[in-house]
Amino acid sequence: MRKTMTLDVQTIRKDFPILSREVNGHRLVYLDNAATSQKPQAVIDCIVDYYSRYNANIHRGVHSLSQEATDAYESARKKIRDHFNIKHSEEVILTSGTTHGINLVAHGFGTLLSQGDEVLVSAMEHHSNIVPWQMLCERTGAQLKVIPMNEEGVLILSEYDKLLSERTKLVFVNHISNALGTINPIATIIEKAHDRGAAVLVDGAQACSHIRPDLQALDVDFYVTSAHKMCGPTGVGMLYGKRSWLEQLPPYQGGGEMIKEVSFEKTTYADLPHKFEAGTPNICGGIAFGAAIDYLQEIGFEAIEAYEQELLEYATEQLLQIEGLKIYGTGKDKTSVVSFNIEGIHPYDIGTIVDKLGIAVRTGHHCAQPIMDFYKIPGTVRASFAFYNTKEEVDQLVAAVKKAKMMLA
Ligand code: 7TS
Repeated sequence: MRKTMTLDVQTIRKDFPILSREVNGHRLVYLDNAATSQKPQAVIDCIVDYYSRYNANIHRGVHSLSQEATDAYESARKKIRDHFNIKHSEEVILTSGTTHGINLVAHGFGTLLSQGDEVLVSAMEHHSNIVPWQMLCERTGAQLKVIPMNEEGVLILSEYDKLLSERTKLVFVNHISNALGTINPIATIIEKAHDRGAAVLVDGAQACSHIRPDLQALDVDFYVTSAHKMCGPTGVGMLYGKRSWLEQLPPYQGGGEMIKEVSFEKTTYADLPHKFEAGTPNICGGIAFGAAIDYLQEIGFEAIEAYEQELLEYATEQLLQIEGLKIYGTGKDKTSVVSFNIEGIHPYDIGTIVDKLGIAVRTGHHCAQPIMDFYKIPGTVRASFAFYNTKEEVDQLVAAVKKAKMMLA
């Protein structure tokens, strides 16, 4: 019913119990969706149902409860596979989130890189797509090079072309920047890397709540994301890897469930995906990740994209009417994130005042310090919108920012 291009936002809002609470005496205006999304009742119910009815460890018991939990967990894996148009279920590794997925791949490449190899990172990454690779370079002697961006917060592809060479082994770039909202041209980035024989990891943490990537069409080697940004719970995420890559990479963690045979002399590893899933996973989280995907699919990504673009345009237009306000991230391909500062005012002070009015935004460097260094600023105020936000909430934000400016200027 909801699969039309227009969203019935008022009905959708009723699915999210938290949206009707008050904060500091005001109805909550939640504009920190890039940090984490809110959870619909369907996902909350799924979690309660799991712990109330069939909580058991998976892949190990013959008893019925364990079988039920295993079936639900594996059917969530299939749901994730189909959602992202992944070819094989065993290419879906369930992780604790984006950070875990990146570290797993970076660890694995420790055996594949050596001195003289190069890896490329974009200038607009979250720290979790920088630090694991720096650690990898320290271990292997490979060199990290940076694809620069311009003032608009858009990657300079001609510079990328110059950086790519036969020494390039791996490129890692986010699909969408968390601090700027820029949508990167990942299809082009992947194609160019492949032309040079380099593999690509795309950090989709900020993308999958806004768009539905087709991973086979993209031909990406690795893609990572977190369920909690997609209306799912925290502590669970996906690493997609092409089977040929996942077979080459060594396991990340050793432990139960990732083995075939163990003796003190020799251990052999389980087949994919279990080779990368040591220990008891976040069973409930995995199942609820599936419920979140069901929920988002029911609303429909076409409608989500169209509506969020409307919110982005409206928020950009309204905020820019405030004198002295500057937006960071002004490229034409953007998602519903508006990062801004007001001349002479610290972002933290704006965040504190708007919070008093019930409005949640994030302030600071957003775990993307190199971006802040590029603009020579300490941080920004970031309002990030989801499909359950409204134009009225944009108006409330604008009024609150005006008030903060008056108080602080
Ligand atoms: N990559 C990007 C692009 C992100 O935005 C984030 C989290 C991560 C990786 C890490 O994800 P995690 O689920 O493993 O923590 N970004 C943010 C943010 O923008 N505000 O809070 C968390």
